[in-house]
Amino acid sequence: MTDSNDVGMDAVQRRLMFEDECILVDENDRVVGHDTKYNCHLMEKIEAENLLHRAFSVFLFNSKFELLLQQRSKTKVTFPFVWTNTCCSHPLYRESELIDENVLGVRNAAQRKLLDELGIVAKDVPVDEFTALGRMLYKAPSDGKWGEHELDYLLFIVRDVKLEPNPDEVADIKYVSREELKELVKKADEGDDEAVKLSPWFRLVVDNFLMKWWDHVEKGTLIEAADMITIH
Ligand code: DMA
Ligand code: MN
Repeated sequence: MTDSNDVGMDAVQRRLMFEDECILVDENDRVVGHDTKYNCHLMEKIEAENLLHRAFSVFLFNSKFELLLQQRSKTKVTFPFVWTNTCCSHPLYRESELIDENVLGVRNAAQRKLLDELGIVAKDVPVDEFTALGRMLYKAPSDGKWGEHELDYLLFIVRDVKLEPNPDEVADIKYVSREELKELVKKADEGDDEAVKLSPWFRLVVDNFLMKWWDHVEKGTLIEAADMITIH
C-alpha cells in the first residue's frame, strides 16, 4: 500500500505504521477485526471501508492538579506539531491489550505508551490507577491523505512522575492549570500563532467534558464521573 507520497515519511514513524496492528471495532465498540496502523489512518480506506479503530487518550495530572500536555513531534504522520493531552495511541491486536474486563487491555496499552513517548516508568503509572471516564467516537482529517476515525477511551490518572520525553514522538511538554489551558485555547482560536494548534480530539474533550472532570480530579471523586455505558 505504500506509495510515492510516503517517501518523506520519518523512518521511525513508518516502522510503527506497519508494525502496529490496530483493533477494528464497530460503533458499539465490538471487536470486528484488525488492520495495520497505516491502513487505519488512510482517509481513503476509512471512507471506503468505514474503518473504525480503538484508541485511548491519557490525561495525567500532578499533585497540584495541573494537566500534562504534549506537543507532538514534527515527524508524526498525523497531526504533527499540535498540542494535545498527555499521551494518545492505540491498544494493539495482542492478548494483553484486548482484555475487555475493567478496560485492562487499554490500560496496559496506556502504560506501554507513557513509557515509549514520555519515558514514564510503569511503577509511576500502575494500571490500577487509571480511571476510564468514557468513550468517544470521532472522525477527523489530518491532511489530505491521513486522518483519524476512532473510538477513543478517555483515561485519567493523578500521579507525580519523572519525565524523559522521546524526541521521535514529542516536541515539547508542559503542565497547565485550568486558567493556562483556557489561555491556550484562546490563542488556538485566534489562530495567528502558528505554534499553538490543538488536536481535534483534545479540543472535543476540552469543549465537552474536561472542566467538570477537572473538578472530580481535585475532589478525588473521578470514579463518580465515569460513564462506560454511553459512547459519546
Ligand atoms: C492516536 O494517537 C490516538 C488518538 C486518540 C488520536 P497517536 O497518533 O499519537 O498514536 P501513536 O502515538 O501510536 O502514533
Ligand atoms: Mn488512530
